[in-house]
Amino acid sequence: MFKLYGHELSGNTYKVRLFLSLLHLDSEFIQLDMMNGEHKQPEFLKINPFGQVPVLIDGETVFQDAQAILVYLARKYGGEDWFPTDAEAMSRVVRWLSTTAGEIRQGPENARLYYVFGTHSINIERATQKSHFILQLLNDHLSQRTWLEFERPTVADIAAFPYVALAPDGHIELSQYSHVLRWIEQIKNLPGFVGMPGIEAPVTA
Ligand SMILES: N[C@@H](CCC(=O)N[C@@H](CS)C(=O)NCC(=O)O)C(=O)O
Repeated sequence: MFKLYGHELSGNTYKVRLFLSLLHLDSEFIQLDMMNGEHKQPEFLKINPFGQVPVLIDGETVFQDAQAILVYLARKYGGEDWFPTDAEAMSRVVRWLSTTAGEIRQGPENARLYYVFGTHSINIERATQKSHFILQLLNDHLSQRTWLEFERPTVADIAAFPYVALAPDGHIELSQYSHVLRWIEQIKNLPGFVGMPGIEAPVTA
C-alpha cells in the first residue's frame, strides 16, 4: 500500500494519483492543510525538505517530485511501455518531463496559480504568453502523432496532461488547439482514468 501526501487541487498530486489508478495500484491519500501551511511544518519537511507536494511513500522509501515519482512507478510497476529503457526512447520521454517542469509550469501552471490561488507575484502576461507558446507547440507536435511519443501513452503524457487540461482555470482558452483537445480526450478514455476538480472523467453509458 502506498501513501500519497498531497492536495485535491494540486495538479502535481493529481498526476501521481492518476498514474497509480492507471496502474491499478491502491494508495492511501493524505490531504495536507496547505492553506494553513502544513507542508511547511517540520513534520512534513522531514519527508520533503522542499516543502512541496506530492510525496509518495512506498513501504519505507520516500519519493518526492511528481515527475520523479512517475518514473519510479513506471519502472517498478509499469513494465517497459510507460518509461522505456532504450537510450533514445528514454531521452524522448524525458524531454517531455523537462518540458512539464519548464514551459508547462511557467505557462499554464503559473496562470492557474495566479487566477485560482491569487499568487499575484506571478507575471500573468508572461505566464499567458508562455502558455500559448507551449500549447501551440504541443498542438503542432500532436497534429503528427497520437501520443507525445510512440504509439502508446508514456509518463510523458501523464506528466504533461494535468496543467494542460487545467489551462482554462488560468483563463487560457483551449478551443483553438484541436489536437491538444483530442489528446486530452484520449487520456480521459484510458482504462482506470480518474479526474480532479476541473478535469472531469468522461460520462460512461
Ligand atoms: N517539482 C515539484 C513541484 C511541486 C509543486 O510545485 N507542488 C505545489 C502544489 S501543486 C506545492 O507544493 N506548492 C507549495 C510550495 O511550493 O510552497 C513536483 O513536480 O512535484
